[in-house]
Amino acid sequence: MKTALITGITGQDGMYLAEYLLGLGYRVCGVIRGQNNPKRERLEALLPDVELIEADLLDQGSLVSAVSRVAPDEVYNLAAISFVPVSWNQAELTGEITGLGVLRVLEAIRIVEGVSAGTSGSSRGRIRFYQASSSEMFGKVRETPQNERTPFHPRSPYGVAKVYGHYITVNYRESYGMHASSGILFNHESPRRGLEFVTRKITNGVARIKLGKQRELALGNLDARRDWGFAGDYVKAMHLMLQQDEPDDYVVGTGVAHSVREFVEAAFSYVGLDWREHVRIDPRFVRPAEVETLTADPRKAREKLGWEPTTTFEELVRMMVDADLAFEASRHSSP
Ligand code: NAP
Ligand code: G4F
Repeated sequence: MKTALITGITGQDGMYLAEYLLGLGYRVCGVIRGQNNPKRERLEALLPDVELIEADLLDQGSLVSAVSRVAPDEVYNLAAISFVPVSWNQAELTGEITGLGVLRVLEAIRIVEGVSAGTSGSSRGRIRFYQASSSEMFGKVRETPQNERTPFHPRSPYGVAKVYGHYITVNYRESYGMHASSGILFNHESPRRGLEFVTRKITNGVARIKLGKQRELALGNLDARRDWGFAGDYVKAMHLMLQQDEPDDYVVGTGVAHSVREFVEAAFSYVGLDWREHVRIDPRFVRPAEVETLTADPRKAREKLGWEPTTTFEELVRMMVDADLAFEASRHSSP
């Protein structure tokens, strides 16, 4: 039985990955931070077989002791400040967690395994490492679609921090021969997506409007285009990367982009509503520097990993609206 250690276990991807690995027969351990983390209860109810370990990406010692205690075969670093707008307000903290946090996890593995520099090229250390890199690194895109060789031009402190995390992963692979891989994942969504992200904000807003709990939905830039897929598909690509003989970097996405406006139209029309009667543009949701468009070229993931997305854009929208209708109908809050 293999053991996986997941940072960011309370997040969208952490939960799907934990579920997937448990299904494959893994022992799954997850890093949880903070005293009395409110997400602990939900996680324990959903995934009682996951072992929770207290640690924080800001605290090197806690990560060393987590890796040492768990003795994992695979470490998935999913923890981050992941909401792009927060990164302008807390740029330094974003750099610390989303950027330097990657270094701390890599260092924890290196220290526990006793790996040092000197004999580059040979593969040393047993633990395999996955870094959650992001299509936000492409930012102001230099070409469309984006592949593993497309240059980066991040547009937010979050994107800049992810570029650091990406290259420190590449560097530990090259310096220490670590089996360290980086998944450059495009936007992936689900009913477990945080309510602050645009897809879930829309599907939850649609459900609340349909149920008479809310009248309008305030959004920012409707012209932005994203390559949206289903998170449950994407965690399988993470796992596949760590099963390869050689570590590498992979772009993961559907290859199809839609605008925020198209997502809005699809979600409202699914419940028989006209979005123009409910959506209001609010400049507070427009970003200081926008990533206008992202489209993946996932050929390498398809050819080398055998990975394919299984969920279309329309299926994703319907899945999220249905889940939010059920979620909102079961809540006892007054309109
Ligand atoms: P998410 O739902 O926001 O989850 C982020 C996780 O990071 C949470 O579990 C959070 O824990 C944890 N975390 C934050 N700060 C931490 C710290 N100091 N120490 C330990 N844990 C900390 O994100 P997601 O959508 O699952 O994404 C997973 C990863 O993939 C992130 O790194 C994200 O940047 C990256 N990514 C996501 C997408 C996407 O479309 N979803 C695309 C590309 C890359 P708390 O519960 O304690 O806050
Ligand atoms: O849903 P979003 O907040 O996701 P964003 O910024 O693309 O970032 C997500 O995907 C990245 C991968 O590319 C991850 F690395 C990152 O961690 C995160 O998971 O915004 C999507 C688009 C943006 O262009 C934004 O300007 O939607 C536009 N948008 C328009 N109105 C809005 C809104 N975004 C949000 N959150 N809220 C709005 O009201």
